[in-house]
Amino acid sequence: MPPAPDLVERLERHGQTELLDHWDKLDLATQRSFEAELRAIDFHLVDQLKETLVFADPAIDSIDSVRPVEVSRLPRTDRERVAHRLASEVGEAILAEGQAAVVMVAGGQGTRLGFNGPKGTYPIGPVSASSLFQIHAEKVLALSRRYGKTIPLYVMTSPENHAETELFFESNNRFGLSHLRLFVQGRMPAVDRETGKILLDGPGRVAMSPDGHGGTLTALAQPGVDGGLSCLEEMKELGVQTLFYFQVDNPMVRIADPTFLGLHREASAEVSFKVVEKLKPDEKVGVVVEVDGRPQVIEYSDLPPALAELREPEGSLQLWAGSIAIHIFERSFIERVVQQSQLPFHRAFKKVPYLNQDGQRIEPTEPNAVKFERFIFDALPLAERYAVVETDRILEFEPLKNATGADSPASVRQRMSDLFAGWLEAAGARVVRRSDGTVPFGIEISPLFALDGAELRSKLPAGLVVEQPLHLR
Ligand code: UD2
Repeated sequence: MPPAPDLVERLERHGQTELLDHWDKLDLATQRSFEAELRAIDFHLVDQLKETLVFADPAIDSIDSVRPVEVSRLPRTDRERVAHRLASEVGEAILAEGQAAVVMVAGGQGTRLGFNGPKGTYPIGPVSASSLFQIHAEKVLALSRRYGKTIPLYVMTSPENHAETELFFESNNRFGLSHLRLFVQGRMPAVDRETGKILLDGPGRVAMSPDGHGGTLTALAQPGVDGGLSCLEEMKELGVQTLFYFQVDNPMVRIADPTFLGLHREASAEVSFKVVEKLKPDEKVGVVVEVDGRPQVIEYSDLPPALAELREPEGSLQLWAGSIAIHIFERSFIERVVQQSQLPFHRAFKKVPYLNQDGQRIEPTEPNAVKFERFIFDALPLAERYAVVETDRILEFEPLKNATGADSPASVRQRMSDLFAGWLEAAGARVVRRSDGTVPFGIEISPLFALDGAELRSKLPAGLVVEQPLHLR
């Protein structure tokens, strides 16, 4: 079957006819699926991105206009501690009234970790080897029990890992959650970095990749299966006003932290960000800053070293507010953003295998392609009111990114064990530690046993001594 004339005409208009080079060799079923794939591509958008991100370099903000952003710091005085306690009560009321939902993004490809499967299925528990998904799901379940209200969990997958993620949750009985919904993010084609031509991954298959976690906002607004309610519409029906957002790779995240929710609500914010003090100028986290008086995140790869290294007279980093990808969004804000504006795309140069004109599959040794991604933090400048809240990285940030070294399974398990040791000690137990303060064995406390140190205290027998691996559940 020849390709449909309107499709050919469209590809000609956008200079992408090479996509049809191998059409005649495809069987009918593949021709059909390929045609559907091509029709789903927004070629106008690809044209724009070629002009702005492939054939040109993106504009960089002038260094002079970048300033530190105002942050609600960790409480240091009694007065500040009281204010945080009051904020926590506001947040608890939000949870008890069923006004909050949780959104976890898990659509990434996890290339750096080199793990064959959705990252959320990675067995990270220091003793039980429980998966990232289990740890997050149990936190949501424990919160729902604590506040007596179902807290819905929405998990964003990508077309590449959706089926496997769904199967994982189903085969684990959804970890007991009563309201779990998976939703799929969009995709973007990769293009050749010299010519801007869309690459083929194989015969009848475009080289597509997830459109970045900025795709969350649009994906939340997409109709459900068979035209059912979108996630946003469903949230509205459930009375959800506020969405707590985080990334699957950080098992230490305090999901729906009441103090964070409360500070967000007290500021009447549309968007809130949690930040940590950056450890060094080149740490791989975006920084929250003000540019011309508006809040914005500059990704680590875009932050000029001259800015990253600016210091205060006493030596601390001037642009210290590292974004750890823990956010709160008002539902009404997302509804407005998806209707009125689109988040910008960023480019990434990658090695993308492709089919050449002779039909051979080439495995490039150098980055040959540009991938386009949206970043969720680009929603921040669109907010009319926002809050940036500091947290202690020791208590809630250790992401799983790499196979070895920093942010690896070993470092994440160590930090989880150290955190739980601290809870145990605060609850009266004695825990054996190394001379550098770390714990020499795994400790794990299931969120269903205790969600935090305070809850643990009420459950721990007196005089407990921990000198070997411990798993409380
Ligand atoms: C991200 C942030 C960085 C910092 C850091 C904290 C970006 C661009 N940078 O860096 O500033 O906050 O996290 O850990 O976000 N994901 C999807 N779909 C996609 C792409 C990613 O769901 O299309 C998810 C992915 O599953 C993961 C998360 O987003 O949970 C982060 O993605 P990443 O590992 O590529 O981001 P990273 O570490 O460069």
